[in-house]
Amino acid sequence: MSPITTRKFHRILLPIFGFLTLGMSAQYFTEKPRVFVLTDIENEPDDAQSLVRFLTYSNMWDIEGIVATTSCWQRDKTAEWRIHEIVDAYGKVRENLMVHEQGYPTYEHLKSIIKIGVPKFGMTGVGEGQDSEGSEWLIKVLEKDDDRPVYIQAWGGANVLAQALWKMRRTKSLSELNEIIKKMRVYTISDQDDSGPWIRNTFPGIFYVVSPGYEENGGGQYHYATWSGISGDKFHGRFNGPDFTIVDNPWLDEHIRKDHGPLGAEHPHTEYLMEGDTPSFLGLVNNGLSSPENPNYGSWGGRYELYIPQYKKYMYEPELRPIWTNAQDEVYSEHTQMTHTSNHATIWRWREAYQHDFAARIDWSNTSKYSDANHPPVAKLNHENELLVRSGDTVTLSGQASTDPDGDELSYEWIAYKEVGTLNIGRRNSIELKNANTHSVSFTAPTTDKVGTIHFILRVTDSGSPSLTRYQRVIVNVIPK
Ligand SMILES: [Ca+2]
Ligand SMILES: [Ca+2]
Repeated sequence: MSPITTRKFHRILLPIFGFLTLGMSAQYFTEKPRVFVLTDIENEPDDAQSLVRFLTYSNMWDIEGIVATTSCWQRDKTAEWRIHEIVDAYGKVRENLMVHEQGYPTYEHLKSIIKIGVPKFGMTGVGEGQDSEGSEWLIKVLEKDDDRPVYIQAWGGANVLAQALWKMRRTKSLSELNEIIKKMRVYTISDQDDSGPWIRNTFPGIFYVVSPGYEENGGGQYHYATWSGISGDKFHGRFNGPDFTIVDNPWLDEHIRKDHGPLGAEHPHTEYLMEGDTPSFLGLVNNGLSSPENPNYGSWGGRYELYIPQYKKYMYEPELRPIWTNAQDEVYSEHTQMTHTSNHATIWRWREAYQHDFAARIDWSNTSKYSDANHPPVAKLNHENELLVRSGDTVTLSGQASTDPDGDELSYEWIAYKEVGTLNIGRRNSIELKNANTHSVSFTAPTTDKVGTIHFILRVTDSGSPSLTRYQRVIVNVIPK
């Protein structure tokens, strides 16, 4: 049978099921997200690596600030000079990038928003007399007459953000402050100083994504943090989930750093792990998978659920309110031919796609000829992103309308993202997708006695080099028969 559209069911069922908010989730990126970065760049090479990747996606966002900060690894200095160096390399390749996709910010704009944070560690840099160029700039950005959320990422310590909040609490009315807090979306890479926990517990209304805790004296917290799935998880001996080779130095040398132009050449050799800070912005890549307002939906940047995590010895202080934090996915790995369950898997399950995507964008930066590089396919559904069906219905999902700007051949995969929806489709109730590797699949809607959702991901991959992947998410609402 043909796909059932929400519109049709709206008409029939909305009077009965008026509480369903159908059709809301289709447009995840109706406008460019506003982005603000805090980076302890130069504490080790990985922030510089992340900044290279970040700039290749800069056409997807309105980047409003890049601030050099401290962290537990770099306590009394900042390294804005390195941000300038990498943005200078971007300036040399921007015209090339524009051949391949529109919307890249000008060199001059990016140079104008590089700012300096306080050269002090954590909360010693928060309070009277601790304003910095970076914290003052962040306040200006948050005060702008612009209702879009501001995605603030801490790749190191968060004390520039803490200082901005500390000051606004003194200078603004409570209602003004609350309006600003409503716009904030914070993602920090663990707690690289003591200011993150202070922010969370002092301003409980802030939308905050983090694997809480610090790493000190080899204490090992980073091993538990979700972000380490970007390039980690090679520590489990034969139980390795992901393929490490595509995040290791030889691969990066070949596809990013060597003979790939001035921007790729700024991607330094990895010391520990590749790009530990990158998960803070991968969820903002507009690839059809991400839904930045719903960290529990999962994206290249991982999946996070909203709850109060238990206190652990590697946390600065107990968490007092729900935060978006570690969640597990069960993922079958082609690499090990085994199933792995972990929070890291919520990132590494997409590893090949995000690595290939980065490599293609570095290719763009190195050629002014469109046909010299690959471009991602356009994943397109033959129906809406949200459907309403009854238990027992045969449901057909189709991505047949997908195309590729290079005329590449496309391959398809449909995945039931079982950790995300509200219906239990785990091992006992598993959904059998017929022909999961074709553009159109069908399944029988499971039996349920209450309304629930199933998330399906269409993965469309092209035959170009490197192969590139885009997605569509379909949320199927199942109602009892
Ligand atoms: Ca960092
Ligand atoms: Ca292509």
